[in-house]
Amino acid sequence: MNKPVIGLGGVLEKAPPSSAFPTFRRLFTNEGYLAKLQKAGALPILLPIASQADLECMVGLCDGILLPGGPDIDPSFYNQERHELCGPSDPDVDRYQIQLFHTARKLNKPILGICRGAQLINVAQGGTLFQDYRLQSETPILHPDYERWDSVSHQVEVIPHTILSELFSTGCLGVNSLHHQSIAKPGADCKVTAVSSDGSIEAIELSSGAWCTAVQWHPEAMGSGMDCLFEAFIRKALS
Ligand SMILES: [Mn+2]
Repeated sequence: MNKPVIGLGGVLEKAPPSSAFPTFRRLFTNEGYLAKLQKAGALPILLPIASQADLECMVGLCDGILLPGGPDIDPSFYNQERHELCGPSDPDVDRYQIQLFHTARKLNKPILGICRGAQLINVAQGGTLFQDYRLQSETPILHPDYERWDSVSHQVEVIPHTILSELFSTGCLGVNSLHHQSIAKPGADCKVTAVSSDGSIEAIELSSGAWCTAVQWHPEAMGSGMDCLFEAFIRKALS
C-alpha cells in the first residue's frame, strides 16, 4: 500500500539549559502526533522554515499537512492588543505556520489542525481568538485540564452534518482539554463543528477547498477511540 507523506509544521523553542547546545533554537514536534500518524499508515516529516518557493516545493512533496499544538499566537496576527492573560508567542513560528497553511490550501492538500493548529487556521482565515478561556465565559469549565491530559476532561456537542459527526456517530463526544485560548469569531469559511457546554468552540472545518478539519482537543494524546480522525485524514491524503 502507498503510504502518504504528512508534513508537520514544527514549533520553535530555545533548547533547555540541560542541552549540549543551550543557546540554540530548535524546531520540534511532539512524538504523539508522529505515533498516531504512523499508526494510521502515514510517513510524517517535519517541515522547516523556508522561502515561499522552497515551502511550495516541500508541501508539493507532501500528501497532507498537520498543524500541531504549541504556544499562543501573537495577538497582532488577529489585530488585537496583547492581554495580560495571553502567554508567550513566537511571531516567527506564527508567520511560518500561517504561510504553511496558505501554501497547503493553494496546493489543495488536506489539513488536520490540532489545538493551536485549529486556532492558527482560524486566524489565517481572518478570525479571532479569546486570549484566555476565562475571557469568554463568567462560568467557564476548566479547559487547561493538565491532570487529565490523556483522558476525557469534558464533553463536546458535535454539530450534525459535519466531518466530525460522520466520523464519530454520536452527538456528544468526550475529549481531553489542554488549551487556555479558544476561537472567538470564526474566520472565513470556518464552520463550527463542536462546542462545549460553556460555549467554547471546540472544532471547525473549512467549507471550501480541500478537506480541512481542526479540533481544539488533543486526539494524539487520547486512546484508540480518536484514531478515526487520523485515519480519515490519511484517507483524504491518499485520494
Ligand atoms: Mn476544551
